[in-house]
Amino acid sequence: MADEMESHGTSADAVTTEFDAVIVGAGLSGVYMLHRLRELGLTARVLEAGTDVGGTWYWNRYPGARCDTESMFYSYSWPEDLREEWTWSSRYPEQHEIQGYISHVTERFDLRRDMQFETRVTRAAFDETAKRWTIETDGPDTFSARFCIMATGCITKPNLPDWEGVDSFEGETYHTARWPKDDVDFTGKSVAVIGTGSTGIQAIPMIAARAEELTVFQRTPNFSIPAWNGPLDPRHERKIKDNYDKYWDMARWSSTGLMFEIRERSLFDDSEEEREREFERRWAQGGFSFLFAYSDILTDRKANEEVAEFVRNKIRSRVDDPEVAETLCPRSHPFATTRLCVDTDYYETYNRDNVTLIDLRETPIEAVTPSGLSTTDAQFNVDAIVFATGFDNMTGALFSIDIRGRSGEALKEKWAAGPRTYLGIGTAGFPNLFTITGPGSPSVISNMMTSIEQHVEWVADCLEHLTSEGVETIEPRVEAEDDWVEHVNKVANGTLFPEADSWYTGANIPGKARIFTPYVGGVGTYRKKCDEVAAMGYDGFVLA
Ligand code: NA7
Repeated sequence: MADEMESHGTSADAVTTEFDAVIVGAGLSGVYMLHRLRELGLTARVLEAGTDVGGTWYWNRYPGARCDTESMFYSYSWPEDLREEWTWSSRYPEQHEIQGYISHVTERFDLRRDMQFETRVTRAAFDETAKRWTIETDGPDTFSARFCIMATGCITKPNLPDWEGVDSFEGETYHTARWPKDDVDFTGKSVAVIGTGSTGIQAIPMIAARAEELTVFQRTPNFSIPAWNGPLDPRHERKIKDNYDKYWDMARWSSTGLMFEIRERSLFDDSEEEREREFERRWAQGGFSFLFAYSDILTDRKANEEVAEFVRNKIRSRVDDPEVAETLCPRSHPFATTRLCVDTDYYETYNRDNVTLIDLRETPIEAVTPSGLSTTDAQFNVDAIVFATGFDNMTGALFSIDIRGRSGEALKEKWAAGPRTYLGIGTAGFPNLFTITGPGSPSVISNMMTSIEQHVEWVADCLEHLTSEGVETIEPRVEAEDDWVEHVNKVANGTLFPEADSWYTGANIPGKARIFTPYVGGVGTYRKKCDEVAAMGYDGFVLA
């Protein structure tokens, strides 16, 4: 099966290396994918633009960067001794700790020798005759592989507003997803933060604690639930570790990929007092569990509005100035239809004397100037600007690579009106191309860890099947893909999600096609469908 060889191209330095598979990205998906392919005896090379493993957790090292999924649910479920030997320090894992974990797994399974860093993939083209992918990079190396596996992540390509004068600013600028490796010291400085998504909400309290002055520029307020972070309770850790398989099984077949108590109960089955009690109970637990108090929060407008008002009242109680509190209260979208945030002291930060909130809906930014930012109302002179302006999510990383399928068709053109996939795993016309947690799969709407494992395992099983059966190529049938895209939309339209101008729909990127991208039908339902497809000989795919 092994298919690793080197052939020298025309340029003196150019080397084409052949593998069974090339995996793009060394985040949680790429690391596990490589491990599984090794187990199958396939040769593989991971290509990564960064200098180390980590993916999202390599790039997003801004102050306060932390996963808002709890540590015990944000670890690989394999193998048993790995779970035992690793201990997280807190309830929610911090960026450097997650990167340390991914690095530990990489060393533990000796994966680094099949990884190539500081290598950005620029082009991937399917060669119809050879039935192989040619993968080009920004360096001298070119790769040839039977399978091309995009483990490029969902929130990868940073979004920078194209305001007039953005390059004219003479102070320091940072995008949270490209934060320097060395500490950035804002002591004594005046700082502007633009953006109040999950990232801004984590970074703002940390920056406020160090900067002389902080001005936050908010376009859309978000709903946020307190994290109540703290050291990981050893009894909780022991309980999960002792029952790990049971909990993981629950997560795999749940709707969210998390191990939460999700009540299959309508909000209106409870009296007002019972509802209030349940909201307070979940609020005191902290984190995403709040969202699962009732099963109709994301489908019933009235139920949603009641929860939204409960959270707005909490914001009002956390912020001293009533006017500032109202500016922080989300009203333009239903509760949790943009990514629900989880915070530590976010709202309380606006009670500090050195923090000012600017509402960009009232006074939009007009330009970046050499000394700061100017809105329609005022000029703000600052020493540093922090862009917490998010990402071109889901498709951004894929479109950054010139991906060409049969007859040179560009993925970017095929997906111009929105991504078209079968199960979020493959797309017609691009044989042997796999997307881990791709558009049309639960991905960002689920615990990424659960979804990553499911995709990696499904793809590994598929490659094993193709290899043992002597099948050269696999790709979705157009009809199966059309049906899946329609199903993904239909399920989303049964919820309140499409009502928000969220990055789930691409609305955060000017000119991007608006389509609700993740599959909200549930992790367990999705897993069942994927398993059935495989059991039926990869139903909906063409195997040639
Ligand atoms: P998000 O959630 O996309 O947040 C980006 C923020 O930046 C959001 O408040 C945006 O306002 C704001 N933004 C973006 N562009 C602009 C412009 N042009 N002007 C003003 N404000 C702007 O990204 P995050 O990095 O916070 O989180 C990404 C994911 O990481 C998160 O959901 C988790 O999955 C982890 P908007 O809401 O678009 O009005």
